[in-house]
Amino acid sequence: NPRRPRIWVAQPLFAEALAPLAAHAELIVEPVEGVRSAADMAAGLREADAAIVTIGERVDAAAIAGAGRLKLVANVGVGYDNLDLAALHAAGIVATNTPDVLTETVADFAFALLLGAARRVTEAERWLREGHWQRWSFDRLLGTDAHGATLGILGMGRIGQAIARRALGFRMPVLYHNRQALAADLEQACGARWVDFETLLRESDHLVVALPYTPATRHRIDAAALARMKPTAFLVNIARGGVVDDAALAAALAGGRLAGAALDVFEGEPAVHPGLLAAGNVVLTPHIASASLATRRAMVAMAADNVLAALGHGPSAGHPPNAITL
Ligand code: 8YV
Repeated sequence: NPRRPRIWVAQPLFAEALAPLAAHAELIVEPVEGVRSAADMAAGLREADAAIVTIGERVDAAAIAGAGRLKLVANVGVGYDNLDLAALHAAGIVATNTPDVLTETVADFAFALLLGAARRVTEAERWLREGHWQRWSFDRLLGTDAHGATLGILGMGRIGQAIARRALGFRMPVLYHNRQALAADLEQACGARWVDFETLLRESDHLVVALPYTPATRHRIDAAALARMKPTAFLVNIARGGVVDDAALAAALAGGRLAGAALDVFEGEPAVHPGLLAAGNVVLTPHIASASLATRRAMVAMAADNVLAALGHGPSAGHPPNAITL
């Protein structure tokens, strides 16, 4: 009698979204903060047939080498820079992600951040809570408009396009830069125009970063890029911390070379660069752009479907949807 497949879940996720797995496999769910180190990851993966992991949980070559039974790593998230894809592929292990289900939720949040920084929402709230509101003042906490301003989008995948579609409602002209321009019909649906990177930096009043994090995109927004932006511009990052050089951004903000920034992701998160914490004109959130209840639930359900398929169950048995190709 072969043992039931073992599914290791690196942190507690929505139990009801994982429940369908229990009919077919033994579920081992780590407690919150259960996985703290590479050694904990390796130990969790060692006896697993499938694993469910998410951002911050690195599946590295050493852990993969020790995971003799592993068939699938299901990442809860669309970005998968936490996975060593080359090592997974070399070991014949399938990796999956959770695209599409979070696109609209993340695009919503990009606007929460954009408006939050440009209209000084969190700064104004801090000011109010600190008891400074004693009398009316006409020129207090003056911000920058979103409507009519030029929106730049760096990275025009699913999320970038969803952001562009929202910008139509704000009557923002939209420029974007991507390795490849969109097909004409898609471009038209987004109301967006491809420009080169230099033009994007130079023309954007609000620049949203929506690129995946890869060795090629690391520090795409560095000191030189920031220097080419308007001093009145705002930078929004809902992608990955490493795409922006946080130290360079902190320096640009401190030097008044950029009006403000709104960041959901950070290099080396959960640590945040002290220069960003010190800057008044930034909105900082703890990587929550996909964190609506419905979307986080849907992400876990999608990861569970991927696992079920890999174990030979469900409508896509044998062919996990959302398999990531190299
Ligand atoms: C996180 C994300 O994965 O999808 C991504 O790439 O960064 C987020 O959606 C999510 O917060 C789960 O940890």
